[in-house]
Amino acid sequence: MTGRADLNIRRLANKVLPRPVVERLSVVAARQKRRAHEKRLDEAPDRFERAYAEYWQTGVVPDDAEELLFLATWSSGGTLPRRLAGERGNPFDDAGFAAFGDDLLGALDPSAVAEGVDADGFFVAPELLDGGVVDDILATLDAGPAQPRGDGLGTLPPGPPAPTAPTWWMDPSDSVRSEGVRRLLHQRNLALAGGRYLGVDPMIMSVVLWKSFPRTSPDASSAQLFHYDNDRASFVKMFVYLTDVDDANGPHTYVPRSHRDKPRDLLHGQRLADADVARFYPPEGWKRILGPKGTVFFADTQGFHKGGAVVSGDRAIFQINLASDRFGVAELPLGPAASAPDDLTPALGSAPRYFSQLYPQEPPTP
Ligand SMILES: O=C(O)CCC(=O)C(=O)O
Repeated sequence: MTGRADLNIRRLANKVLPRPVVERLSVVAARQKRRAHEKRLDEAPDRFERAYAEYWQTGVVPDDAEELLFLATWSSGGTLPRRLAGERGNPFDDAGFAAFGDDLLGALDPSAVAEGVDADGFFVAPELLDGGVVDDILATLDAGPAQPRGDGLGTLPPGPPAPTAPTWWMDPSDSVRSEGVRRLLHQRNLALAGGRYLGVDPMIMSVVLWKSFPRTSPDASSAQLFHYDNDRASFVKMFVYLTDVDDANGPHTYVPRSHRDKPRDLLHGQRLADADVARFYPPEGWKRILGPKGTVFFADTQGFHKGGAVVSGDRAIFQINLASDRFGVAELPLGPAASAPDDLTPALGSAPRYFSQLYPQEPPTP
């Protein structure tokens, strides 16, 4: 069944069936999916290695890249894709980003980011992002349209974020209407932090902007239960809080040092209960990232993490994900390079690969 048909059936089921029945059906479906995946784990490393090698020759991402990456990650305890990314990736050279700006993240130390994330899986920057930039990004999100998301949510039209859904996600093509977002996309210290941490030439994988509202329980589809990401072979995310974040409005929680070898029992790809994670990583060690608006932090979200459920108030957050390459989850491009906003054109001209997921090149660059 195609993803879209699957989604339509789930939407219909959400509308016509009682909530407990929908929940029971999704547990059964998840169990079946997991069993089907388990049968393919033994062959996963070879299949991934072949497909990934071919990608590096052609620049073409196969349709099953996301699944190949996921199974190879699971079967290798989280180690194989990252290792191959290091071996296959283009060497990183600071000089490739010399034309980028320093106006927003000039105080950020890219080596401190790389060392911090390498050691713990996350790093909180000592400086806040400029308040005007934070307000500009938040105003863009608040104006909408954003897409509602939530467990068992019926059909709600896109619009400005509101408490009617647990979370609202802005399409990247709308997020780049914010001048602050566009300026962040070509900050030199961001690119250098990504390159030094990944150890290979980085590229922007995605730009994500969303707002969360109170619910009585954590929302699984809004990433409020523990999980690990598997979007690319190797990647690191920069997050910026756009609102003050305390214990009540959904702090990001990260399990320190879970970004390397991981217990295979936790890698089946479905959301994890706190108790599952606690079997391997004691809760006293989990890091809750609190901070005023403008707080910038980095995380390798191949480690276990979750957004906190919002109890009161709301939380808005922005994220840029830097990755080793494009092999993995399909991300919609923003358009051809010629359609890029004028203020991105010089950066795009000087570092086309960095922008090639957003503004693809022809022929495709690996
Ligand atoms: O909302 C959060 O803090 C969690 C975000 C998340 O899971 C992710 O970006 O991968």
